Amino acid sequence: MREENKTEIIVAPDHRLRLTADPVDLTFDNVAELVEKMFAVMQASDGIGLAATQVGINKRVIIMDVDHIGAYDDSSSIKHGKFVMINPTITERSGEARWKEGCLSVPGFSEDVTRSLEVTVTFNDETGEKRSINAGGLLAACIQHEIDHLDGVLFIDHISLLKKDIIVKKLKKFKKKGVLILGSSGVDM
Ligand code: QAP
Ligand code: CO
Repeated sequence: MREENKTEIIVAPDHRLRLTADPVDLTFDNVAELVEKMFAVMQASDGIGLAATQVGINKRVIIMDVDHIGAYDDSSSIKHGKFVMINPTITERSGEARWKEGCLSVPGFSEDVTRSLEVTVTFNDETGEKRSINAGGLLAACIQHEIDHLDGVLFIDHISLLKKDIIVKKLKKFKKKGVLILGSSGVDM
């Protein structure tokens, strides 16, 4: 096993999860390899969304694989739930919805979080093409959660301080004991 090529998910608390990610320069940066690694690590851990921040890459790239989506763009309705979003920005939001959220960087915990019900997000897809979609449902929550990661924000920042403290303390204890909560400990590539 070549450790230097191991892609692992960073678990909170960790200062790397608090960084603001840099925009991807599409004329210079090739993110294909990063995206491939991110999908592998997300699928190995049964996740539905992942930000590059969570694998220690400080670039504005998020991926999602959401089953129950409500999404459409200008040309046609979207049938799949797999998205790669480079430099995503939310341009419109409406309504409110509460979702029980989890996070691969906060393994073993989930809490209700209030998000916008629907969002319009503009991004570059994996081919570099500029796109804009309207999303609702779980996909909308996931997009907001993943963009938060790019700004150093975790879902536990949106819950009560008391609950957050308890979760962070438990995560610290698990880390000290070396307890692995997730089934996966990264993927070799
Ligand atoms: C973000 O989260 C999300 O604790 C994606 O033991 C989740 O993929 C946004 C996971 C829900 C909106 C709603 C967490 C897997 C995966 C765990 C995830 C775990 C195993 C979390
Ligand atoms: Co997360």
